[in-house]
This record gives sequence, structure tokens and C-alpha cells, in this order.
Amino acid sequence: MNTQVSKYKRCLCLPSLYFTLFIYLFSQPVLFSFLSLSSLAMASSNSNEVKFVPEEDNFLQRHVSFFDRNKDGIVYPSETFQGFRAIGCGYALSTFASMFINMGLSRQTRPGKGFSLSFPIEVKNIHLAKHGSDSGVYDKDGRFVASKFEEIFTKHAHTHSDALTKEELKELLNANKEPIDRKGGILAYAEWKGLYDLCKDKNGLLQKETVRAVYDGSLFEKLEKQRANKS
Ligand SMILES: [Ca+2]
Repeated sequence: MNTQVSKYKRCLCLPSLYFTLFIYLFSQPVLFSFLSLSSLAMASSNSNEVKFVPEEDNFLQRHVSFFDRNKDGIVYPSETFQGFRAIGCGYALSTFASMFINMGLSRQTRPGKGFSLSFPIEVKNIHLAKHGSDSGVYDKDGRFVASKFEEIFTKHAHTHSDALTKEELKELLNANKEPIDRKGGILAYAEWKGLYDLCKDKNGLLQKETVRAVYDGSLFEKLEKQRANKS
């Protein structure tokens, strides 16, 4: 697991990825400055409110709650940034992720509410941002479906029972792809491809325990503790 974690962190430093991120960020300096200041103010103003506790069996809420740094149930861009920094990501990747994730998910998690330039993500509604063509490991409410998780490996882990090769991952994606759901298919591909590239071990295998740790967010907590112990 430690080897996989080290690999994960090394991969976050890919020069080409940083170059792409910098190009994007330099094209949006005014917007990002505004977002950062407004979301920092919002996160700070909520620091004394009742703490939000994700449901124990709701892995999707637990996954997202890692980034809710003040545990008020809302993830602002500044908190997403802090979360990525906490697990060892660089400034550029953390900045890009905070904008991309919050701008992409905010509206769906706030049903019936108006557009907000602070781009808050409501953790309790994160299941509303789920997309199609996924593995079904998160149910419609975001709860972990153990049988679906096991099914990933019983159906597609042909070479090793507790890990996926690159080809087996392609097989999984093709099996999950819904015919008329192009958007969901692209998102699923991006998520699994990113997970594989970042977390595969030295033999090119995506280990079962790593995949599970991503689903419940415990991989993030492990990375944060490892980073804190080193400093
Ligand atoms: Ca928060």
C-alpha cells in the first residue's frame, strides 16, 4: 500500500500535467482570485456552526467529506484546494482541481437554490452529482454496495484476483458503458484512467485495496497523515 501511495504522489508531479494546468490558470486569473476570496470568507464564516457528520455507510459522503475541512457540510473551492494540498498535491494541481470540481458539481448538489459564485458543494447531496456508466459501487444515495465492488474483480480481474491490469480496466469500462450516455462514459473513463495512472503499482496493477480506499476516502486520510508525519 505504501508503494502505491508513493507512486500516487510521484505521479501528481507530472511536468506535462503542470504545464497544462498553468496554461489554464493563467487564462482565468481574475475569476480564480474572486472565487478564492469569496469561498475563503464563506468557509470561515461557517466555522462555528454545527459539524456535519457523514453517514457511516455512505461512502460517497465520506469520500467528499475529506475536503470539507471545517466540517460544516459544505465544500468551498478553498477547502478543495486545502484538501488536495493536504495529500501532497502541488499548488497548480490543487488550484485546478478546486475550480474544476466545484464549478462542475456545485449546481447539482444544490437543488432548488440559485447559482452561487462561491460554488459550494453540499456534501449531503453529493449523490445528486453521480453520473451514468459507472460501476454501481455507489448506489443512488451514495452508499457502498459491497456486491458491486466485489463484482468488479470477480468479473474482470482475470490475471490476479485482487488487482486489475490495464486491459482488464478497459474491459470493465466497456462493460459499464451505457449506449446513449456519452457524458457518463467519458467521466467514467477519466476517473478510472486517472485512478489507474496515479495508483497503479510497479507491476502496472491497480490493487483492490487501493480502489476501496478511494471509494471511502480513507486513502486521502492516509496520505494526509503520512505528509504530516514527514513535516
Ligand atoms: Ca466546509
